[in-house]
Amino acid sequence: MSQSDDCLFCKIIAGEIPSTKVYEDDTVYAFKDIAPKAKVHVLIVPRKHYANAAELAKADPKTLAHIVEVAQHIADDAFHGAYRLVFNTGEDAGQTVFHVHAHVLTGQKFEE
Ligand code: IU
Repeated sequence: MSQSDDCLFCKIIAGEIPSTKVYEDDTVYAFKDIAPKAKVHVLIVPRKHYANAAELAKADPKTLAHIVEVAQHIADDAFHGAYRLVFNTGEDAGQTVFHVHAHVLTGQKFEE
């Protein structure tokens, strides 16, 4: 599935809902999280709709690897290459948007 009608992130990727773009290419779109949990908090999403990281890994492992590369570039620019990369997977883990997204948390030192 490339587009899910009720998916917030599909709408952001399509430009139907505004976002602050950080990076984009043919396979992924990256934008600032509206409720940042770090000095720099970026979400990287594949353009194609997959519900979570496990689905993406199974269907398109290259794009999953590409997301890690893009995270590295964002952190290289923001904070000498140091970052946290989080995929909340499942409601009980705090996933609220069911279009897979990587949280890139960087721009600061984390103590724990
Ligand atoms: P989660 O892992 O599914 O909980 O992450 C969803 C994120 O999407 C969360 O950090 C929200 O702040 C963020 N977000 C956003 O950036 N823009 C939006 O319009 C909405 C949520 I709704």
